[in-house]
Amino acid sequence: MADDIYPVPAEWARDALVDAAGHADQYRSSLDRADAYWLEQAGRLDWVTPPTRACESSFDEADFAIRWFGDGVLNVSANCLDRHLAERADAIALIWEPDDPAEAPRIFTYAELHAEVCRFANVLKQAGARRGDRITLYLPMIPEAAFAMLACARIGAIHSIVFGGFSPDALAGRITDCDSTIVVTADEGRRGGKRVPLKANVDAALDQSFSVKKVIVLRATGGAVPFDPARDIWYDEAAAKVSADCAPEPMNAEDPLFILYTSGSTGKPKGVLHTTGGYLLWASLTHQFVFDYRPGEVFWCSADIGWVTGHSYIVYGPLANGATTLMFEGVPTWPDASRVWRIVERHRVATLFTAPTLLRSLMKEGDDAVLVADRASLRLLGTVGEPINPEAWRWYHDVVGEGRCPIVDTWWQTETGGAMITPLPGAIDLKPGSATKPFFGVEPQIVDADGKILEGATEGNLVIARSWPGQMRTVWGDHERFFQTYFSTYRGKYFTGDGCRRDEDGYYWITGRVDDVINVSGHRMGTAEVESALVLHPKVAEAAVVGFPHDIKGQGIYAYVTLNAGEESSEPLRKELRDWVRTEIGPIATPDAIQFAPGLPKTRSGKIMRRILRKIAEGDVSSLGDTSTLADPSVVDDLVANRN
Ligand code: 6R9
Repeated sequence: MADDIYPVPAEWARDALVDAAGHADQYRSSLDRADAYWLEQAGRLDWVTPPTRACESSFDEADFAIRWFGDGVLNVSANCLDRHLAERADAIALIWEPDDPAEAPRIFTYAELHAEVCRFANVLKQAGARRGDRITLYLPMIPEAAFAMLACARIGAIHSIVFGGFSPDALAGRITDCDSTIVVTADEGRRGGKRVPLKANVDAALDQSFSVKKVIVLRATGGAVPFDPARDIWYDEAAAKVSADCAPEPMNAEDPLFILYTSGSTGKPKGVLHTTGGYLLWASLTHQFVFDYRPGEVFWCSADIGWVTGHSYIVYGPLANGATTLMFEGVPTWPDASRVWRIVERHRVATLFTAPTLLRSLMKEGDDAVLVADRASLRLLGTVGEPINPEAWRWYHDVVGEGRCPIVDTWWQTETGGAMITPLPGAIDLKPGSATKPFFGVEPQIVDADGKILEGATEGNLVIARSWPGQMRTVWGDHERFFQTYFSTYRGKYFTGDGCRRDEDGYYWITGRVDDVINVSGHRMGTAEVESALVLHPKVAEAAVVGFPHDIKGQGIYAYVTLNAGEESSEPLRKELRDWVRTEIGPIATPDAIQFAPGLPKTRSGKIMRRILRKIAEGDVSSLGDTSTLADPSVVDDLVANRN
């Protein structure tokens, strides 16, 4: 069957920043004369000392390094704020839409945002923060979260944002891993009319992590929270005493900007490190061209700032480009299923960038929930986080976008800093479900299990063959793990962990993770993390976790649990284990299904055969493949008979 193709609309071909010919030209130039091309692109940033060198990366073990613009000096917050003041001081930088739609939005011009960030930076300094220190941010989606990020960047401190939905244990692990000395949090968060006990979670986390000297607490709800005057600082009281002037610290392009923990296939979450120059260039360049951004337009990325999408497309990319960025505190289905579209109407949103899981959950509410809101301001739609099923794509295109708005399906990762395979709306015809073509400077390849490069229309594992400026630089504290995780599977190439198909038109179709990472509602979850949480429970002997297809979430979490001898399986225990994982990691890790299993299918060498567990979880029990190599093939019959 021929693919469904949505050609570039005529007005986009005519008016977009980049058309098809421009795309082809720039793409070629970005690969053929890479260093010159990237030094030119670097000119879009404001440098204290402009770089004279571009790429100095090598993916080979002998001289392994990821390095860009190594002699350049700049400050990220100056690029996001100060340099816009001459011409755009009164332009709107940030629009904040509160959880409760009855409350007024808060709006900040570039001049106001600049003052807020400088003040925040001075509060951090007064709390003892110095250049290079790690500062953990555990915050709700309030403007102060953006102030805090930019304030860290301003003084050269490294922020590590921990998603507000993570548990105290998960938070503690992330604080300890990078030895944060300061935590910034709020009394409570608000989501869908409910309160999230952020400060209480921080207190619990700090019972087990001892590097933290000061906790800065924002008053977000005014709720009563425990307060330790020796350690805790109310932000508003401290901010009233400091000035709104703070000179930006000149940073080397390769100085760290932030750490962001993400799940991998093994072990504990990795601290992905991004640095100053290359990351900002990538966030800014992709934001402008992927979204065809025009000054004055309202850009809304609906991600949480606790994920990389929020870092790059709520804060750094848009603000580097002098854009108006919208931040939403609440949940998209509260108070009702029209909330997202009401926000589009209220703030005249031009670009909406969201996740397929949200679209699927809103789609099932029916079209009327969309149609009640005026969406004439929308010009462009975007998705990220997981493959989008063509049905959701068409609904987004036809119903949400009234058939007018192109959709940019952007494939990328925490590790890549920004979009990597993505349409440019004026240049590339769309195929629902395909992330289409590589962005400038990105050289994707599809390889087989042995690393052989597959040409033409094919399917295999996705690797990137050369360095790009937004690439992560290391795993915090474990450079060896960085090399092993990403560069040892296929020598000389960055391995993404994703499977991918390329069609006869050279379009890329991401088929999902090929490692033990599952993608639940666009959030990455390592099966090993959920397993470790389960086996911490005193009644659990062993656990194996796999993903299975889920209508709304994309993938759900299916856990096989073997209890200790003498323990009885029961419904209350099933619930207890679900709650246990929620408490250990956070709600996003809650298993959708738990199957009690007297035994797990293992090879004679003791390796769990996940392939079989996946098939059973998917309900595909007719093709379990060869089970003869199992130590005890009869366990499979029991698993099949007792599927959830
Ligand atoms: C930005 C972000 C990365 C993983 C990635 C892939 C999946 C992201 C996608 C997509 C298909 C897309 N993914 N975007 N799959 N189409 N447009 O999501 O980062 O949280 O690190 O997740 O998400 O599997 O490897 P992160």
